[in-house]
Amino acid sequence: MNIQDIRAQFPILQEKVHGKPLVYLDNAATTQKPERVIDCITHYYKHLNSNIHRGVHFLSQEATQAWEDARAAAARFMGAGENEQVILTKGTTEAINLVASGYAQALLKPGDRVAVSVADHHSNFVTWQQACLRSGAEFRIIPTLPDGSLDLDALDKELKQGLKLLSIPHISNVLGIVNPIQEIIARAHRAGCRVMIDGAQGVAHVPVNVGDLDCDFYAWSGHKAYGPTGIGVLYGKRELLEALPPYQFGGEMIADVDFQQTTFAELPFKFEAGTPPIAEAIALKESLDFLSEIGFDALQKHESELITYAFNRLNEIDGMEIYGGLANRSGVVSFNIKDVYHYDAGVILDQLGIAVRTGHHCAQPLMRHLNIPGTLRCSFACYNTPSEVDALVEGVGKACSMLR
Ligand code: 7TS
Repeated sequence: MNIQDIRAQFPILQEKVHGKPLVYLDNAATTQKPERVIDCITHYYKHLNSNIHRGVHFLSQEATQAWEDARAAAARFMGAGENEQVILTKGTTEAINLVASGYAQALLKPGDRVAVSVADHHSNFVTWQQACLRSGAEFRIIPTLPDGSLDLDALDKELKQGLKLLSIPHISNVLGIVNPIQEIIARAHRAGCRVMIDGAQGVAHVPVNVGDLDCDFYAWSGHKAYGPTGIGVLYGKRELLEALPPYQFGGEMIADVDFQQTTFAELPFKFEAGTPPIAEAIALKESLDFLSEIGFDALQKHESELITYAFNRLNEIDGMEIYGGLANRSGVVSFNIKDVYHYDAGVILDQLGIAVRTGHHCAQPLMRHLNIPGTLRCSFACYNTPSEVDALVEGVGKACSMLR
């Protein structure tokens, strides 16, 4: 993996911010896009633009084929057995809402129990909390340990008391700890509990094979994996997807509409009402090709060296507190510095051209659990370099001397 060759594929990395070279360390929010993904969108609108699944004409058929090729690419990328098990959504949030609203409507009863983790993004936490409120199910929260890992003893206790569904992140967007989801899924299944994985921070950093994992649902967003915004993926086991009612109604998702009744289309169309994000899906395939060409062996080696370097160098700073340990960490380092408010440091870093995130990272329950208002967070992608980590550490040092 030649890092300069990779960087050259990302036009935005040549940008300057406040007159300084951009150091982009906000990849957990969204990754930058390689030129081939940007070109793919332009190509679609110049040469292929048409609505799908409807037309007899050439362009519509070509666009439909490209859309279905994107679905097949997503299925291959995540090891889904059948293309029909892959629903194309707007993103992780929509995918979780699709499952949770279906559960609330049809599968959850008062007295059922659903658990999430305290380290969840609001997109998973709030969605299941609300599904429980709507259905009368009990909402349970699995805590994390000081090293950032999920408290598996607490999980076992919950499983013993009976859980209908567990929905947890593959990788926390704040702690960056990779949950041992294969083991967790096996334990949950032994206890008769279904498992949904929020893979928003997963797929661009670790290889995912939903067949090997045996998860019941897995959701992710294209824009965190070098693809466009507005497109995401929900994988589900066939029998569960069939048991869930449609999430939205409209065109594309019907089999037959009569005056009083409607029958719904087969999977996956039952969950894809209306004109979908066609250009985005086609460009998603391009981003998955980009990731596959790098390969997860090279990618993980590069990113784990970078994360280790960042973790150790940040730890050299006086008063540094990093949340979670180094073990099983991927993508993200969140931290605070004694007597420095995270937001103020973020503003100073921005002036230096360094993009990090500050605040609660849409994980207020975790902030409450840690008893902090927020953190600074740097997050990495394939194109980041050790010298960008050096720039960050130098910038944080500068912020400390200005603010303390
Ligand atoms: N789940 C996790 C673990 C996430 O990190 C995010 C977005 C989502 C779900 C929602 O994804 P979306 O594509 O549907 O918005 N995380 C972040 C973040 O950490 N900073 O900005 C967005």
